[in-house]
Amino acid sequence: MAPQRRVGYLWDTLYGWVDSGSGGFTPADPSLGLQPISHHIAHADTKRRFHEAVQVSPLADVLSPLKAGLAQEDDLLRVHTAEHVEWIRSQSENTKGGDAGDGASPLGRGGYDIARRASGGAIDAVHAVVNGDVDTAYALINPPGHHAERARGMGFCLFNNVSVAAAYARDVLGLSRVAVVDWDVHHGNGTQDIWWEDPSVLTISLHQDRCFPPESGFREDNGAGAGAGAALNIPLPPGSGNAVYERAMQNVVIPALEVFQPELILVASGFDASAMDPLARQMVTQRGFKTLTRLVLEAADSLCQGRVVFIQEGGYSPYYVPVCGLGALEILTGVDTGFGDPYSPVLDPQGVDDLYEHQRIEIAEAQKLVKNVPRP
Ligand code: 3YP
Ligand code: ZN
Repeated sequence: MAPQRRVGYLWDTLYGWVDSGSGGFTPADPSLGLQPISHHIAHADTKRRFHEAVQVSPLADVLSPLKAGLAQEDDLLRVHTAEHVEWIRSQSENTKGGDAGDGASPLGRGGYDIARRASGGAIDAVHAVVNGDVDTAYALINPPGHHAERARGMGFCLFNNVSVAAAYARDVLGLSRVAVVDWDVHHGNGTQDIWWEDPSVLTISLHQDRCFPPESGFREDNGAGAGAGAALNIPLPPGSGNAVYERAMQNVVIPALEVFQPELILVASGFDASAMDPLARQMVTQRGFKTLTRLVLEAADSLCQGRVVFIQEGGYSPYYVPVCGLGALEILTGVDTGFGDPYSPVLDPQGVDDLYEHQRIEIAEAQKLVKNVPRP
């Protein structure tokens, strides 16, 4: 039997206290009467429940807990403008908080520090893996980050946690090539923006075509200048499930990683490509997320001594995010929780493993871009 991997796991109580506000996706005027129907769709309870599921599972005995520090201003300034950092800091001082930039990214009072704790968690997980304290790590952080661009927050994202961690790996830990595999169902536009002209970070985004942001993530967008070829977009048609994502991984993502030869892989790990998610129309199940996790882990084993760090992004089904999250952690640890996928009787008959010609075509088109990925 292969020696067990040491798997770091990171959560902070404050991640479960992110104030997603009372607005957003509900009428602004409470007199319309729809406001109290439920939580904001990005309510932190979904991620807190994932964390609690981990704690009551056998995983709690084998994971190595990691502690999240605060990202410092210079950590943020590696990838964000001073104006953006100052905007978040000042919004966070308002009695009722504010918004990160697009009117759909609420933060509560004190949200600056929680966002810095999320970026700090990503940094600390990367530090632990590169330093060899653990072999791999899952940073269950909140709020998410992949939509946040250099100069503005958007799509529930304040700071681009994955990019803050990639910049730390490069500038502080001295790595020269970091790859980001973003399987959140939405486009990782912020990560792409930040590294657009930089060949040291390969950004790969698998996403539902034109889901969010609607006008980004096209296959033709590949970076510019020195970074030409180092941004890869794999837009997938709505209805894509396990087999589609697995094929995209096998035919595009892994070959791209093989060309790029990263020293570290960061997974922007959203669970919103799931068949249960309210913010997208894909059909990945726990089984699919387990396969994706296994594939990226195998790639990391063969390319970079298993150095891969999972950093939480989206996922909005309070029912299914914990199930998918446990699945990913089962693969990382090699430990079966015994919990299984209680939703598979409902989901499996729906064609979650189907693969259609129009989906094959999209993957084949994306595959053509692998040859343009920069080599070391
Ligand atoms: C942000 C506003 C509409 C869709 C929503 C997407 C958030 C997300 O999970 N991004 O990865
Ligand atoms: Zn998302």
